[in-house]
Amino acid sequence: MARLGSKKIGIWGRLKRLALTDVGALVRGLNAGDLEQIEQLLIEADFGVAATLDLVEFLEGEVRKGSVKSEAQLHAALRERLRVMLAGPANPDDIVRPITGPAVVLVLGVNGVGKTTTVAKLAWRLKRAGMNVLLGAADTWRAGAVAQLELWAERMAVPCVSGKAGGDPAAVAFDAVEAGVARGMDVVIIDTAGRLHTQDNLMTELAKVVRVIGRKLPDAPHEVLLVLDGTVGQNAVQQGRLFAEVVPLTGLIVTKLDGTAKGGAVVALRRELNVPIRFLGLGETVEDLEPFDAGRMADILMESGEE
Ligand SMILES: Nc1nc2c(ncn2[C@@H]2O[C@H](COP(=O)(O)OP(=O)(O)OP(=O)(O)O)[C@@H](O)[C@H]2O)c(=O)[nH]1
Ligand SMILES: [Mg+2]
Repeated sequence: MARLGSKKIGIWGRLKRLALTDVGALVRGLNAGDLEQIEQLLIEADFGVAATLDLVEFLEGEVRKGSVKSEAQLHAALRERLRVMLAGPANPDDIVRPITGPAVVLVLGVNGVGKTTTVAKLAWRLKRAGMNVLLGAADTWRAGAVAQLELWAERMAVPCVSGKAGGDPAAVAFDAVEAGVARGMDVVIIDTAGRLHTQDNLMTELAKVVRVIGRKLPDAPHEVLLVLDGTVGQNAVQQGRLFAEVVPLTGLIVTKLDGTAKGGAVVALRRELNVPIRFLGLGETVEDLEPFDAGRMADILMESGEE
């Protein structure tokens, strides 16, 4: 299983190479050149402008106050700052479930971010926790999409309700929820077609899927999870904003964090969107999903980053 932090995502090594931890520099204070280089490093690692400025200002302040006198103190101070920045609203470990009936989880996002894989990962996780899970293959748009999810379903021995290619995704979602209720399922997870946040018709279709699910089961969907590719930086932030305008999101899942040096996107997303990060995607198998934890993420970002 790919592990978060096993690659080069950490920024500490790169920060250190900027001579930041030179004790002299810490005592003298950081000069404009140091700060600019640090700023640049954070921007390059996809922290985004707001989080970058926050971190640089924090560093500057700590050094000016003289509260940081050693490498270890600097590491601890930055780690704590990142943890606080990453900590969010209540962040349930797993899927929110209603008192009766199945929890309905709708998974959305732009093309190729990892939605279908994430549906399989979530199903596997919940199944292993002892829940009965049913999948809904509501990507009737892309050729092969239904077969892709059905293959995952078969491998995991999880039932799957599928639509016809070119059919109405809202109808598939409706059927999946209905089957979930009839069969006494604990969770119904619905995969949707990739869509760009700029495609008005497809975004309207998404709003319809949400409405139709609600008609079948009041309060559903209980979870609307937006999948974002963690390697696309500020684009992911923009996608999050625009999807959230169309459907209320209950969480974000950030994928492809295995094998990227740009883990700052997680901080940018947390900072710039008011939606909790719920899970991280760390590879291509069903095992590669991890609940998001601010402290752990801060630790990983503060790893040296050398492979
Ligand atoms: N390395 C890595 N690859 C991933 C991760 N999640 C998904 N992928 C890969 O990304 C590619 C696209 O994944 P899908 O799950 O098909 O993405 P999708 O969003 O459903 O794509 P569309 O339905 O075409 O919009 C596949 O090759 C996956 O194996 C991840 O966390 N890490
Ligand atoms: Mg898909």
